[in-house]
Formats: sequence, C-alpha cells, structure tokens
Amino acid sequence: MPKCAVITGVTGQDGSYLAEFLVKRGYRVVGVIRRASGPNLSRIEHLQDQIDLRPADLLDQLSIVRLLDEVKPDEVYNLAAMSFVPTSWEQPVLTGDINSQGVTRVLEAIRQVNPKVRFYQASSSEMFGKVREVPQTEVTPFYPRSPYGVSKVFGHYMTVNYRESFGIFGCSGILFNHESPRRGLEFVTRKVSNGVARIKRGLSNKLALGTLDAKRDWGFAGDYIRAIWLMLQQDRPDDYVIASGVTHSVRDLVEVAFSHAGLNWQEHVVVDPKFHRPAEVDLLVGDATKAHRELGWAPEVDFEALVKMMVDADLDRLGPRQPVSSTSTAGVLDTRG
Ligand code: NDP
Ligand code: GDR
Repeated sequence: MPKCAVITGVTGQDGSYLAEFLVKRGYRVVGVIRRASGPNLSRIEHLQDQIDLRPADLLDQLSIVRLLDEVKPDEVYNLAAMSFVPTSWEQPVLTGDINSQGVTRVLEAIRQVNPKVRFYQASSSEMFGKVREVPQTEVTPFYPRSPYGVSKVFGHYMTVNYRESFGIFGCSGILFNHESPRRGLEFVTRKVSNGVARIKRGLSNKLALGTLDAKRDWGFAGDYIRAIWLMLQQDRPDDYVIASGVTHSVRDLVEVAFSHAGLNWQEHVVVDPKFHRPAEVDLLVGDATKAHRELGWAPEVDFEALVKMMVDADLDRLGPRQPVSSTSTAGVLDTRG
C-alpha cells in the first residue's frame, strides 16, 4: 500500500513543491483546496491528474474531520496559512484564526480520527523576530514582531503540546525564508525578480521597495521541502531549524538580481515608506546543525544561484523585449507588498 499524505496549502509555493516530491516517491497525495470564485491552481496544474484535490478549510473544523475520516492519511503536512506578514497587521484576527486555531483544528481532527497520523506544522523564523541570539537555533527564545509571528508561535507550541500531552507524532519545522520562481509576487525576492524582468523587458522603469537594510537567511523552497518530509520519517518527532546559515540584506538581493540582468539597481530602485512595517525584523540567520546531524539534510542551492534562477524564470515568462518608445513613461512597478 502506498503511503497517503494530506497537504494543506497545496496551492501555495511549498505545497506545490511538496506535492511533486511526494508523487515522485509513490505517495497518494491529497491536496486541500478551499473554495475560490475562480481558478487558483496555477502552481499545481501540471500535477492535477496525479493528485487528489479535496475541499476543506482551516477555518472549518468539521471539514477537516470529514477529510481525515474519508482519506485516512498516514501523514498530514499543515502548510496552509495567511503567510504575508504585512497583511497580518491589517487582518490580525483572521491571521490568528487561520494560523493559530487552524493548527488546533487539524491537531484535534487527528486526535479524534486517528492519533497515529504523523503531523507536520509549518513554523517560521518570524517567531524569532527581535532576535535574542545570533544565529537562531531550536532553543533560541521567541520574540515575534508581527501578528503573523505571534500566530505562528501559538501553532508551534500547540504542536509541541499535543506531542507531549497526547503522544501525537507532531513535528514543527522552523523554516527560514525560502523562495522560488513560484513565490507569490508580493514577497520581496519575487517582487525584485519580477521587477527586474519588467524593467529589462521595457515594461517598467522603477521598482519601489521598503527597507533595504533588513537581513534574511534565504534558501530555495525545493531544498526546504525535503527537510519537511525527512522530519516525518524519523523514529521520533522533534522540532528543527531549517536554514542556509548565511544572511543577506535586501540591498544584496537587489544588487545580485539587477546585475544578473545587466542593470544598475541604483538607476531603478526607489525607497517608498509605504512599504515600511510597523515593526521590522532586522536580522535573521539560522543554525541548522541539528537538521544536518539528525536528518542528514543540507541545502543545494545558494543565495546567488537562487536569485539568478528567479530572475531567469521571470525573464523567460515575460518573453522577448518589448519595444519602448523614446518618450515612454513606463511607470513605477508598485505591486502590493
Ligand atoms: P503561500 O502563501 O504560498 O501558500 C499558503 C497556502 O495556504 C495557500 O495554498 C492558501 O490557499 C492556503 N490557505 C490559506 N488560508 C487557508 C485556509 N483558511 N484554509 C485552507 N487553506 C488556506 O505560502 P508558502 O507556500 O510560502 O508557505 C507555506 C507555509 O509555510 C505557510 O504556513 C507559511 O506561513 C510557512 N512558512 C513559509 C516560509 C517561506 O519562506 N515560504 C518560511 C516559514 C514558514 P489559497 O491558494 O486558497 O489562498
Ligand atoms: P518575510 O518576507 O516578511 O520575511 O516573511 P518578505 O519577502 O515579505 O520580506 C522580507 C524582508 O524584505 C523587506 N522588504 C520588503 N518586503 C516586501 N514584501 N515588499 C517590499 O517592497 C519590501 N521592501 C523591503 C521586508 O520589510 C522584510 O524585512 C516570509 C513569509 O514567507 C512568511 O510567511 C515566512 O514565515 C517568513 O518569510 C520566514
């Protein structure tokens, strides 16, 4: 019998990579989709005949119980979340309902339907926020700086608590930022790669960003989902930091991305205070020693290769250069976020 995995958040960046990975390993993959008024499956279109898509919503307890009852999975990967940090200040209640109580709902469904199901929770380096030590490890205290970060701390500790209270095989992966050509357009890496491609193709001339000083530990999503899977294959459940161990500023990101396309970033990037956050996370850098040692995990794609991969993908997507007239006033690219 092939193993069966349920993935919440299958339409998102990580869900699509994880679904591909599990299909290749012979899993029966059930992806959870919530109702949308239009098509929302662009990241998993190529997998549609290889995975089973079922409706459920992290806001609806009964839908999760029904799903687990019908599907009888061996593993549940809870990747669904309201994942964009700035939106969490605009919609803090919804953020908490999905990212915090949503985790409780899935854990309760597992407890009720089959407590032997293995559970993965998508925790985040945003939990470290105003960092208490550098680099951050599994034992670094949390100090979240946004409703998103706070909501993820709740989900993290519920996972730990259901493991300790009910013996559920629950693992929490504390993943640092990971990106790919499938990243949402509002996140800074993709906003930059897409902005570079638009400028290179003559569709725009400026890119408006927030702070260039914030530093992140960026990796490739395709590498990080391997670590997620490895966590659920161990003899005992535990929590792991997954990170590259190298940090770069947004300015570094911009420099690599623009120069890869033969552009000078200083001619195109403008700082717009509207993208500044009410409270910023200034520096993240993770120490994944435990994952290296216990999971045998290591990333394969470094920062420069990642940024170049994303710029190339956006250049390919936009196709050949558009003709620009000498009087063109192609506007500032001002995507949400
Ligand atoms: P995305 O934003 O790309 O995907 C989020 C997914 O969650 C989408 O499939 C979305 O569905 C789904 N979703 C949102 N709300 C609900 C709901 N109420 N019920 C069911 N599904 C819902 O995120 P990523 O793939 O980047 O991240 C995956 C997870 O990992 C998230 O939990 C994120 O917080 C966490 N994380 C991500 C990191 C990163 O760098 N990418 C780092 C650390 C943690 P829909 O398509 O319908 O909107
Ligand atoms: P983050 O990712 O908040 O770290 O959360 P994001 O790419 O949004 O921001 C990274 C850093 O870049 C700065 N920045 C900008 N960010 C955006 N989005 N747009 C801009 O114009 C811009 N200019 C500068 C930000 O201020 C920040 O410092 C991501 C999400 O995937 C979370 O779900 C996940 O948990 C964490 O990574 C780890």
